[in-house]
Amino acid sequence: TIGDSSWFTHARFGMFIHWGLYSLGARHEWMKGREHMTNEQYDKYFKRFDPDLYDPELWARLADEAGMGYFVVTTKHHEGFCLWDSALTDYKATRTPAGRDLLRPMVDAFRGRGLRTGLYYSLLDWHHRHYTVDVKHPLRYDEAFLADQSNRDWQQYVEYLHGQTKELLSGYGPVDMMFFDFSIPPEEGFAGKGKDEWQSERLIRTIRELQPNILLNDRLGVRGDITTPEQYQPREWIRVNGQRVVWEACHTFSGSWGYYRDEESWKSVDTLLKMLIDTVAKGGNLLLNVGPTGRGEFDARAIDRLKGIGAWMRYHK
Ligand code: FUL
Repeated sequence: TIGDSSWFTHARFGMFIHWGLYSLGARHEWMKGREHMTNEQYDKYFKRFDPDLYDPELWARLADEAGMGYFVVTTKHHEGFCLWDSALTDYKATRTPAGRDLLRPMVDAFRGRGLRTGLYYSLLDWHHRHYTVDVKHPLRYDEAFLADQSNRDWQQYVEYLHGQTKELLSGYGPVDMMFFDFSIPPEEGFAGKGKDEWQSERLIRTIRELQPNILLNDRLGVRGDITTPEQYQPREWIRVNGQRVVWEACHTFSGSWGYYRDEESWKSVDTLLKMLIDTVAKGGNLLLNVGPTGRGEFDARAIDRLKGIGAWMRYHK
């Protein structure tokens, strides 16, 4: 570990926030990929993104009262849409009916309550002009898209990814953790994308220069400071090369990360508390996800779980 992780291991419990255009579709953050949608088909969400009920102060209060010590928000998920006012693209909240940077007030609200800031950034990008096909891409079966590969310049995408990381790490005050997502090992299919493709080592040098105390997750094709198992409970303290590592279990309330209106598989407060206790007992953190709606609200079921956890945390934190 390069970054000092003591704040992180003491915090133990954080809020993951998956919020983007897919929130309007209300059926999973991968919907563009799963339904093999083109940019044109997906554009209706961009044109209508208008979170009129967005109240970051309320989000921060709900996290704080649930006993959480940090949050991690999707500044850009695989769909490529940016919540902040990036100078490097027009595919951002500022150009939707929302008309403003949605990240800044969120960071201010959570920080204002003393929570640490984590930024999630998707390495995959299903919108960028120069992002090339891979086994996860929505248009991997689309003849026209595949025929257009030679007009895509990968290095331009890499510069975009590095440039946006710099924006996030120089424009929003101290960022405590960065969560990149994710590398595609070549054995999982054609056109793997790993540390060489993302130019991860160069990226990490830049990151450490801009934010020397930052913690990095493990999905850049290199180990990173934090190991991030997803949607399962490890049987014991996670080890890498025989050594116990800093780790964080990432979980959803109901299965999807993005808002999914009709999903019925919500975990109970009791189950979630057992997961938190189990995680902490094994030396890990729990990063519990909320998928706000396209209008900017937490689902009533999420509020119910957060309040239930908070009622327990009040006496046991
Ligand atoms: C995964 C992503 O593909 C999911 O959509 C989600 O963001 C999860 C935390 O990481 O790799």
